[in-house]
Amino acid sequence: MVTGPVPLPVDRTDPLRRSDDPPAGVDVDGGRLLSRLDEMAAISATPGPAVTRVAWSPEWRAAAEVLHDWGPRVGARCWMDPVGNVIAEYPGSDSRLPPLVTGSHLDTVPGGGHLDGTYGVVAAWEVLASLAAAGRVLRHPVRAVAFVNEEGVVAPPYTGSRAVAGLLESDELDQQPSAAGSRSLRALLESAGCQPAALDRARWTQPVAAFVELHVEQGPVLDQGGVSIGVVAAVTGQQRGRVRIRGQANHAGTTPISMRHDALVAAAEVVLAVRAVSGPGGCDVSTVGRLDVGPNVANVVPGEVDMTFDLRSTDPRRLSAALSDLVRRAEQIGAARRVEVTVDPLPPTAPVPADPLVREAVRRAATSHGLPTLSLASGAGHDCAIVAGLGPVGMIFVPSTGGISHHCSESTPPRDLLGGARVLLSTLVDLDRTLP
Ligand code: HGY
Ligand code: MN
Ligand code: MN
Repeated sequence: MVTGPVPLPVDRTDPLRRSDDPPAGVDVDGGRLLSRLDEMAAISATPGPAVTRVAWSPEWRAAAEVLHDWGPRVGARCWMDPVGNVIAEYPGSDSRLPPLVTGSHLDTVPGGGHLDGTYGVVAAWEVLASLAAAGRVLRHPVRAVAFVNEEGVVAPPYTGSRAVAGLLESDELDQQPSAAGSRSLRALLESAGCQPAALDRARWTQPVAAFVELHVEQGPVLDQGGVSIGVVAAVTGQQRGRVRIRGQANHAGTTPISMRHDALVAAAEVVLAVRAVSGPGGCDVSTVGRLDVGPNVANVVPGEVDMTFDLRSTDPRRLSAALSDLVRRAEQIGAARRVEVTVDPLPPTAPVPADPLVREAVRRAATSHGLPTLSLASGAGHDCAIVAGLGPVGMIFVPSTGGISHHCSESTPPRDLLGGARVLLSTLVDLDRTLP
């Protein structure tokens, strides 16, 4: 189990750094990083400061085109893969070596912040631009990636990273994700200019040397601790899914209470049951984020309710115990309220520990910039957990002001945004030297 935040002593003597060697010998361009973050923040279906850039939407496509334009300017080959991931690759001096990879996701939740995902993508392209500007070629190729549909707003999450990891089955493309209207996922991808028929080409068939994702913490730990850099110890496991409740719509005035099969009354108890499965012995956190009522009319007893559930834990046993507990509670509620309650879990994403080699490189990099670090678990899910089968993974966090995220007031001080990008660049340079 990951312990709570443990402030690490700031050791300013970086064992890998000669005294005359500035960290990494190459630096990010802070002005370019911040202006590109502003450029991306403006590509949204909603007015600022909220950012709405749902996967495969016109706004997502526009942002992908901007990334594609930034790619060649840094001497990197840049392309969009069949499902919509944007990838840029900067050559290394030893073509036999697998790439060092960094990146995050370009899509957002509706009305979200301008940093969740986007910060790690812009910083990844900044790494390539900084290496190119310094004429610096590492031994490993350096690959930047902007994954698509990490958030899972219009279809089950992590589509892009699952495609890359070979975990996206083609039959999923023919399903009609609830939020995508009547279109299949395949049709949605085609409408966004992707080629779902070539899904197999999205898979990375070679391992990666390491994958390092830079991301805002989205929680309060670093901000409250006054610490600039989070060294992520593990990414939480997730169990998402839907609950369908089917009762009987009826007249709100003439139907006696004793004769009702009220789907919304049952749903209210299911929402509380979702809350009840987190806590001691259960999962870490649990949420119902979406609830649709039918027919959703004031004078009709609700006949049907669809809702989502989202359970999280860094302990896979507690995650599955919480799901079993929820199913049991839902069945009891269905029987008592005389409605049909169906719990449809999505495949779980397992908790993933960060690789010790990557964690140590992040610590050394932060120390070389004189930045204190804190070790913590990620309560948010991330693409790096999905691609962990391709090679060693790790994450770098920077503070989220007030711990706010998935909200238009998401923010991080520019000083910390620059610090995170510098530590990312130095981490990759360190791994280029230290990976076996
Ligand atoms: O939901 C999550 O944890 C991530 O922000 N997609
Ligand atoms: Mn998110
Ligand atoms: Mn994210």
